[in-house]
Amino acid sequence: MLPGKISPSLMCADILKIKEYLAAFSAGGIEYLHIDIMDGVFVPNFALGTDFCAAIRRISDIPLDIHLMVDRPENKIQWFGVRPGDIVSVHAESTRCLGAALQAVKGLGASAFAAINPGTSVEALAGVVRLLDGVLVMTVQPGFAGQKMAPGSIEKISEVRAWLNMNGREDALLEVDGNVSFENAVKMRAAGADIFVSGSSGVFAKTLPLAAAIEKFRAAIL
Ligand code: S6P
Ligand code: MG
Repeated sequence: MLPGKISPSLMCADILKIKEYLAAFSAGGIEYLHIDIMDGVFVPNFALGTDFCAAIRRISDIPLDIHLMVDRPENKIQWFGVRPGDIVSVHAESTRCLGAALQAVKGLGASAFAAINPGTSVEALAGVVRLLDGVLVMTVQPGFAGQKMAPGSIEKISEVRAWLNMNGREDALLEVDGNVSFENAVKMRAAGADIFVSGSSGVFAKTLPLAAAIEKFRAAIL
C-alpha cells in the first residue's frame, strides 16, 4: 500500500491567508488541493466555483481535487480548466449519465472518481466499475464542513475497498471526505483509504500551526 495522500479542503481555509497556506502546503509536500463546488441544487449550500479554481492555478502547481456537488455534472466538467494529474469526483446521485461524466473527466486527462453519499451503496457503481480511477466515499452528508462522521463510515470504507478488489480493481483509489480528524484518519487508513480530505477537523483545526498540523496528519495516515 502506498503512503496516504493529503487533500486539504480549501473551503475551510481563511481566504485572506490563502497564499500563506499554499506556501505551507508546498513545503509540506501536500499532494492535492480539494475544491468543493456546490450549486445550491444538489446540496443545500453554495461554495467555490470556476473563478476560484482559476485563481488557485495562478498561484499553485499542486494538482486540484475537484469535488463536484452539482446537478448534471456531465454538462459542467469542461468549465473548470481541468488538467492531467487532477482528480475530478462526480456524485453517483447527481446524474443519470455517470458513465458519460466519468468519460468526460478522462477525456481531459484527469483521474475520474465517483463520489457516493453515506446512504448510497457502492453497488450503485456496478455499471461503471471499469471506468473508475477511484471512489470518493463521503463520510458526512455533502454540503457543509464541521459535521460529525456518519455512523457506519469505517465499515463502509472497508466494504468499498473489498468491492473494488472483488471486481479486479485493486488499482482504483479510495478517497474519504468528511470529519477526517486526526483520530478518524487512523481508522480510515486501516480500513483502506488512500486519499484524505483534511478540513476543519484536520489540518485546519486551529489547535496547531498549519505546518505542525500537516506533519501530525501525515503521521496518522502512514
Ligand atoms: C462537504 C465537503 C467537504 C468539507 C470537509 C470539511 O460537503 O465535501 O469536503 O469541506 O468535510 O472538513 P471537516 O473536517 O469540517 O468535515
Ligand atoms: Mg468535498
